[in-house]
Amino acid sequence: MARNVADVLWQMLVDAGVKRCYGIIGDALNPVIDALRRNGNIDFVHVRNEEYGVFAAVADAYFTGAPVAVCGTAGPGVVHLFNGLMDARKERAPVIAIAGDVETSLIDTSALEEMNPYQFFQTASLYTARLVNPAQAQAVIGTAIRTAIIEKGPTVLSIPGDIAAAEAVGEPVHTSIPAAPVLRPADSDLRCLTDMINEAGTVAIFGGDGCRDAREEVIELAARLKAPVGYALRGKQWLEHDNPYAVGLTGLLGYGGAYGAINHADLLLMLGTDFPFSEFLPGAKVRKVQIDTNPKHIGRRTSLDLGLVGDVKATVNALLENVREKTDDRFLRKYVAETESFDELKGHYVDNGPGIKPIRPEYLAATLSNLASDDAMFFADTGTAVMWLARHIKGGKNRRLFGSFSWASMANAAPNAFGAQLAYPGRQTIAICGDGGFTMLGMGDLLTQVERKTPVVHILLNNESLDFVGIEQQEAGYIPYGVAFKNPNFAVVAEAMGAKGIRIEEPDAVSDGLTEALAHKAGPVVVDVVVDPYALAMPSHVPFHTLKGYTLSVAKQVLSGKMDSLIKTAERNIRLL
Ligand SMILES: Cc1ncc(C[n+]2csc(CCOP(=O)(O)OP(=O)(O)O)c2C)c(N)n1
Ligand SMILES: [Mg+2]
Repeated sequence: MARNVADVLWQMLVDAGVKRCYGIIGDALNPVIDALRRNGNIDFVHVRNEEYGVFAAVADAYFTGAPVAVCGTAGPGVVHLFNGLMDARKERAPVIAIAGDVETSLIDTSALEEMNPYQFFQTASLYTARLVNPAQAQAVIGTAIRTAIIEKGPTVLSIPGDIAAAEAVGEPVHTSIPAAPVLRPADSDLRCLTDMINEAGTVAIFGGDGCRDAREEVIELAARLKAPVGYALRGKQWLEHDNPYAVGLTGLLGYGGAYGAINHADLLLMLGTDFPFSEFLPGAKVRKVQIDTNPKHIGRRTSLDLGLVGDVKATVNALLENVREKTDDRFLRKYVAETESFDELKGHYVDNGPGIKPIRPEYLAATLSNLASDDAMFFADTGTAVMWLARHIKGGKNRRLFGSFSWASMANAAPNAFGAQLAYPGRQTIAICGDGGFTMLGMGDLLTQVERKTPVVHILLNNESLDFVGIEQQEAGYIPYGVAFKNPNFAVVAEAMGAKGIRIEEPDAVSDGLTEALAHKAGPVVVDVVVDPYALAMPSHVPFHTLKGYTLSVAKQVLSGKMDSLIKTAERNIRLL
């Protein structure tokens, strides 16, 4: 049989390091999937919902750095890819979408399942190509691959069935993939930054995901400058563990001394972060410098005194050659001490957890963190799960923490963990799921995991509500509405689907239940934990206006990272939380 365009596609993707393609087939994709079958080097991961496949691919691609393919057939299958591709764009994962397309003879005729891929994918995709002629293949497939890898994000190849099946044009070519280039600011800018640092009395560092490959350099800079290191959620896993300069997280989920350090330094160095909540960043009283590989990130969240385009590792290395050591460490010690005292406070519900029913999620998360292995990969659904991940799951050299941190879609954790498990077979992968999130996407594809026997541990926060939104509603002064729902016993559901199911209702069963789940290696586990919603439960005799005002202020504190004062209040007021 002659090589067709679909053969070229898979050969080039395999050449570029693609090992898996997640998705669902359909008529437009039939020649594409047939070529995948013949190629034999790609694991086709049939999922029950294309969106699940993309969230799996995002975690797979983000952690391995290798491109991962996803596919959906023309029209509705393609549309199901979209939310996950937005996530890939925001979390910066090289995902290549193979979008089925109608026959070329039907393009622009409003045929069944027809849609315009350029318009549709415009917001998500870094590069979209529609193959209408076999002679395009090597150029556009190569561009999609290189863009996804080098620019770190999703690209789309829309392939009409007739073109996929058409005979390939030209000789096979090797797909050349350059390694990530080193990007360093100009010497003049580096001199300027060195002067600013040398002149500043106190310096604070605020890091994001761009510090992923620069942990050692950032810590060395902090040591040299006696600078507290705060981070955005996406920077936590790279900068928090084993770092004597770490002062916690800022933002809605914040804790520790980060907010204070960032807002009271003479000079703030923002490293590899596009942290979107400007209100947590200081105004003009603090001089601010931002360093990022992406020029679009520079200065868009806060005004800057200096913005440099460069990767954090190369830039900090260059700085280390010239910045002078600072000797006064009082500023650093103040915020490290603040962080330590917050850590003690944070232990409140953990320490008291065994005696509190319904189960406190803080206790659940902290116990999970203690029991999990040193190289566990944790994934959290958008919702309260992210709060518990941020505050109670301890990072480590080989631990990984991930979620839909920048796109903030629900239902990401179970598929993320599934993708990570396929990329790192046998490694402990844990999905902390909301009950809303799990029933939105995770539950149907539990069947996929059962078939693949992937030992993903799903921890379900069974609070019978869209709790995070309930908190938001109260914070905004609304009465919670549209947030409550009823759940089945998920452990029974899981068993019926062929997975292992564990139900935990009693606080003293948390540790044993989690231990049993983590030890299960034969396939997926669902641990259905009946937890206290982050309810702002009030004594019934409190008059409504007091109650409204109180819940409002409590919710505000939850969302503004003021957990410490909140816990103090709760300690004084029996058990309001
Ligand atoms: C796809 C999607 N729909 C809606 C939202 C808005 N939203 C954010 S968190 C959340 C609640 C999540 O509920 P659940 O999964 O049960 O987690 P919980 O907060 O209860 O722990 C909602 C509705 C979203 N982020 N993504
Ligand atoms: Mg919930």
